[in-house]
Amino acid sequence: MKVEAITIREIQMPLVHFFETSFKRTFSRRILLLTVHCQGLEGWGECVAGEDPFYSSEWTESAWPTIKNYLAPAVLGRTLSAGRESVPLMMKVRGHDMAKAALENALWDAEAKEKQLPLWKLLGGTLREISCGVSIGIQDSIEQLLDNIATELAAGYRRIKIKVKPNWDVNVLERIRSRWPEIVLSCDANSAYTLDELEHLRKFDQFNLLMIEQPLWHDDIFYHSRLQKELRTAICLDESIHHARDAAKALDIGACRIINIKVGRVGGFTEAKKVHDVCASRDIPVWCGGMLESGIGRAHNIALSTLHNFRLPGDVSASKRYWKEDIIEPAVDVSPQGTILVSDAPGTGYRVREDLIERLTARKETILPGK
Ligand code: OSB
Ligand code: MG
Repeated sequence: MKVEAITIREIQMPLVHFFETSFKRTFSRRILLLTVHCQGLEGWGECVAGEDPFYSSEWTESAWPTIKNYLAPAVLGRTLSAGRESVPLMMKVRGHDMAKAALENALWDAEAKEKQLPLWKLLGGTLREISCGVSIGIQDSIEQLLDNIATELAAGYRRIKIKVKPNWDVNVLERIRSRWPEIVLSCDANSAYTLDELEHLRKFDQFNLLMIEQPLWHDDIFYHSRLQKELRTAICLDESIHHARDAAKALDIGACRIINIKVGRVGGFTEAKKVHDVCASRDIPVWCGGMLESGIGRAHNIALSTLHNFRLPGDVSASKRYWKEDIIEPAVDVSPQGTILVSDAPGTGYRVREDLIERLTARKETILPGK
C-alpha cells in the first residue's frame, strides 16, 4: 500500500457521564483521528492523548504538530507492505507514543482491509470473545458510586474497577465490599500516593482486590517493587510501562504481578504485541486498558484483546457507556455475560460513520508528500 495522503482531524464528543480520575474530571473529549489514504483504501486510527497533559505528557494539542511535522512526513509517499513497517520510520522521534500509535494503527487498519483479513487475525489474536470490565470514575457521593456499580453488574460486566485517591479509597472500598463481598474488584490510583503512605496502602489488602493499579509515581518502576514486597494485593502497572523493555524490567525486579496494555501508551500495535509476549513468556496476565476512546480506538482495543494472554477483563466496554452516538456502526455492544464477540469481517468489523465524523469535526487538515 502506497501512503498517498494523511488526514488529521479533531472531533469533539461530549461524554454521557463525566469521568473523574485522581487528576481530572472530564466532561467532553477532544479526540484526534487520523486517516491514511492508500490508493483507494482508507485506514483509520485514533490518538488516545487526553485534553490536558495530565495522564501523560502528550495531549491533543501536542499530537497534532508532531504528526503533521514529523510522523506523517516519515511515511508519506512510501509503499509499505505492512503497518509494522512504519515503526522504524518514526523511530527518530523520541516519545510521542500516542501520536505514533494513531498513525501505525491506521496503517494496520489499511493493511487488514487490503489483505481482506480481520484485524484481530492480522495481529495474531486467537480469542473469539473478549472479557469486559468497567472503570468507574470518582463520583460526587459514595451512594452514586454504589448505584453505578449495581447498574454495571446488572449489565453483566465481569470486573469492577474504581478510581481511588486519598479520602476516596478505603472508606469507599469498605462500602463496596460490605454490599458485594464476592465480586471481582480492583482499583486505580493514577499515581495518587507515595511510599510515605505505606501504612495507609496496607489497608487495601483487607479488600481482596484483584489488583491496585499504578499507586505510585507515573514514571516509577523501582519504588513499586519496594511497595509490592510489602503488599499482598497484586500491583498492576499502567502509566510507567512504555515498551517491552519496561515490562521486562518491572517483572525482573518484582514491581508488579499484572500489566495493563494501552496500545497508545506503548506507541502502537507492534510494541503492544511485544509487551504482551514478554508478559506471556513469564506467565504474567495482561488486560487491555481504555482511554475513553471513540469507536475507532475501541475497535482497535477489541482486536488487540484477542491475543491469548489477555486473560483478565479489560477496560473495554460498550459504546453507550460513553457516547450518545458512537462514530462506528454497529456501536460496540456487550453481551449479558460481559463479553464482546469478535467479528470475522475484514478490518475491524465496524464501519466508520464518516457523515457523523464530519459533523463532529472541529478542524481537519490533509497532508501530502513533500509538504
Ligand atoms: O488510568 O486507566 C486509566 C481514563 C483516562 C485516563 C486514564 C485511565 C482511564 C480509565 C478509563 O480508567 C477507562 C475507560 O476507557 O473506560
Ligand atoms: Mg490506569
